[in-house]
Amino acid sequence: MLREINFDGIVGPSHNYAGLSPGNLAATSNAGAVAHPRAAALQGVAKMRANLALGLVQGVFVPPARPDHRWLSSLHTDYADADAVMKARALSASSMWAANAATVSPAPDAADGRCHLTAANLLTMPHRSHEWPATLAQLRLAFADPAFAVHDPVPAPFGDEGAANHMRLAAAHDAPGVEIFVYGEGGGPFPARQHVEASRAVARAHRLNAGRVLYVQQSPEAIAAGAFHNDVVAVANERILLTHEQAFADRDGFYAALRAIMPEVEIVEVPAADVSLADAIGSYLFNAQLVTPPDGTPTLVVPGEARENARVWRWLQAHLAGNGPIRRVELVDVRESMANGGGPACLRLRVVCDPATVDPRFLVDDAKLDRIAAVIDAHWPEAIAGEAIGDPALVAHVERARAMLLEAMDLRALL
Ligand code: SUG
Repeated sequence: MLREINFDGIVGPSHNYAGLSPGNLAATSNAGAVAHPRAAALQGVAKMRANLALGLVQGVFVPPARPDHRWLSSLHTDYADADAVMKARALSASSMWAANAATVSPAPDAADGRCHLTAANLLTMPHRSHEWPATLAQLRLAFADPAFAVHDPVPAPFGDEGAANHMRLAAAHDAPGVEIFVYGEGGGPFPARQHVEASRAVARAHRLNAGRVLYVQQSPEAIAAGAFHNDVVAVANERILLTHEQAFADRDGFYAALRAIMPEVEIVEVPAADVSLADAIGSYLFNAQLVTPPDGTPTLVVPGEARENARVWRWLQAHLAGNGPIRRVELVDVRESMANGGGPACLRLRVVCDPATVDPRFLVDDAKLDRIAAVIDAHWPEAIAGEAIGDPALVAHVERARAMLLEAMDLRALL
């Protein structure tokens, strides 16, 4: 039976605030702050437990080797010799944002009846451009079953940031969907990270029905306001699209095209007059997990920051009180990730498949999360300050911590 599984990136032991992502306002404004990898990873585990408590199927991805010595060596340097920015880029824990690991098209959407995954190349940001080899290795292990087709990333120069710029609407998870690829063109001072040529290549690789695919331009105002991925201003699940009024360049054209393919779609648009782009980006209202627990109640899992913004909280309460399509709101604390611009939705990659076809080492229940939390408690650094990034003792600590996790999860193959 096909189920939606959320695969969360376990926050790596090198989690830090180096301000490496221009256009990601949270990350750049927290540059140099002290990060707390242990607390960050435990917040991630608590979020996964909350998903399990809702009755959802939960998976994990493990952090890649950091610093990435292979990448540095391909640049003919090493950690000791690299300058401060290159050290931070090599040490980044950014793979925690699993929504950027890959784009996923479930089997009902693909002509060959397989679930397709394309690893994202993330080439716009140097610190993320070297994530994909480890991601691809992990995807090939987790989804080795013939039910899946795992593809190499789209080649340069076409930037691809994965599921963060992809939405799927369907009558139910196991029904054929409409796949929406959101790309950027302009963004004021900030880069548009998703190129339409990359999205088109992914759709071809996934053997999608061209009549059920839409390519939609993200509004340049949204990018300029700090929406560096579409999932900061819109989220979709089954029949519901929750979106900010200013998320798309041609809102009316997009809605009309979507309704023509899927008349039953429920578009919940949040007006800018109620919640400005700045409020949306500061609170991460849209970077929520919109999920369907087994009782069928459409549920929005938002970060605690959404309650702290009075206008956002008022909109949510009014939606619930007005019997809107979203029937329940749950809060999670992912503050450490939020400070780098990653909310609940960034931390997870959704895969609709039969859980029995996934390598069980990547699926978790509460008991396995207890074991993962014990490793984090014992081995993750408590704090990383900006000046510690070059410290060889920190490097040794981070490398040992990851090795302990892979050992505990029987994933030495990824060492
Ligand atoms: O790519 N932050 C990530 C946040 C990604 C959020 N993902 C989604 N929206 N799906 C990024 O900008 C900050 C790292 C640093 O500055 O050290 C960072 O990479």
